Amino acid sequence: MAAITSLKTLQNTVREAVRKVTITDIHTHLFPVSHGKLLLWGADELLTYHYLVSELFTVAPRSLTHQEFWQMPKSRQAQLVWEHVFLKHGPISEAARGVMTCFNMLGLDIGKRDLASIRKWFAAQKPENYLEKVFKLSGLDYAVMTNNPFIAEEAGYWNQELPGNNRLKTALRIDTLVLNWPAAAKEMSAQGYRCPATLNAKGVAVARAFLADWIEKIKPLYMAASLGPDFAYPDNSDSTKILDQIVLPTARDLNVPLAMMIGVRKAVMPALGDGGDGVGVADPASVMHLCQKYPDVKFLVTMLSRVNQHELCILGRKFPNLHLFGCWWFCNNPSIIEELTRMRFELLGTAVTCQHSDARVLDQLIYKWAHTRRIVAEVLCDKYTLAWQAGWRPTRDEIARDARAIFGGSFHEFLNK
Ligand code: FIX
Ligand code: ZN
Repeated sequence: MAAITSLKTLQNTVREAVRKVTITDIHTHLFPVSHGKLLLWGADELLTYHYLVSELFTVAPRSLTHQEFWQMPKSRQAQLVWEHVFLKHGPISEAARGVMTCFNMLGLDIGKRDLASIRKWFAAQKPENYLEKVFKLSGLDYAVMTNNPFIAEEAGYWNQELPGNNRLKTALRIDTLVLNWPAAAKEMSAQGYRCPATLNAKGVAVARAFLADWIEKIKPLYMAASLGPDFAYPDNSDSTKILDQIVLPTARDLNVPLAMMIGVRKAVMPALGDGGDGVGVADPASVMHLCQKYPDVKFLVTMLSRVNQHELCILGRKFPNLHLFGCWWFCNNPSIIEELTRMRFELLGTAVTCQHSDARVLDQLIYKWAHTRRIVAEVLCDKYTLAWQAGWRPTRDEIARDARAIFGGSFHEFLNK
């Protein structure tokens, strides 16, 4: 392939490399088709994504109560979102734009605003084929799921050893263990582990056996926990004991990284369900203490508050056992993705996983990645332009290498180092 001889060619090469790069999506809430209704997909699921339900209640008449909404069939809920968020108000939010991008990239004419014919198209899709279509359209090799052994329904599917899908890999979700010992002990006991309600030596041993068994069963790429803005390590809470005595020895002994997603203020508005969570400024020093104390454990970290991002980036420069990922949730908007990606490239180079989708609905992979590619391409283009202007002359392979690094390559390097 011809060498890059001009800035214009360089910029086009960078944009094309990001447009074409195969992406690894390291955090989603997707499930295999074999797990039945746990896998959400299609027009009505897209329209009732909890981001859009929250937006519905910011514009709907006060006469629409949350209770009444949740008692409606999904199609009626979707109709209300369509009517209030898309038709009666400009669909300019990122979540609304995302639905339009999905329909558009699937070849559906969103301009006609004909929800009935869009629904008809989805009804004709076969789940397995459609899943493959979405992964191809999104340009992913695979996506990592959120697999929670403390939710009986999910555990039940795994215990049936149903067929998986090589497009989906596992992550063991352990919020309940880290944050709510009594509930974790109860579920472990329900699964036959006879776990004491108090966090004592026996409970520690049982919980370690539980984690080891689930790691053996589902082979997770990492364990993960979503933690609040008040998460502190170390402190005199049970969470510190559970991390020190159960989770981190397991992570070290079985070489399974721990992903921490820090800063969610749970149930700020419970009536919104999954959409009811908010954000709070957390303390990145907890990440620092964990990386210092456990140099032989790998930590994947993302934080929810925009306020925390710079301090976290600096920690990412200090610890070889820390890898930052994603513009999580309320940071997954073009303005913040751009700001955060610029800061990360300037402070971490390509040693970062610039995004994850957090997709809860299969089709969302399409828009979440199309939108991110567009923003990250321009940021990477700017950074390579500056390198060119400083006299650097990258090859096409090097640019392809770096595009892959920020979309999953660095994640794999981190897992394997
Ligand atoms: O804890 C998490 O995995 C969060 O991503 C979710 O709880 C959240 O609802 C979400 O889907 C954000 O995008
Ligand atoms: Zn998530």
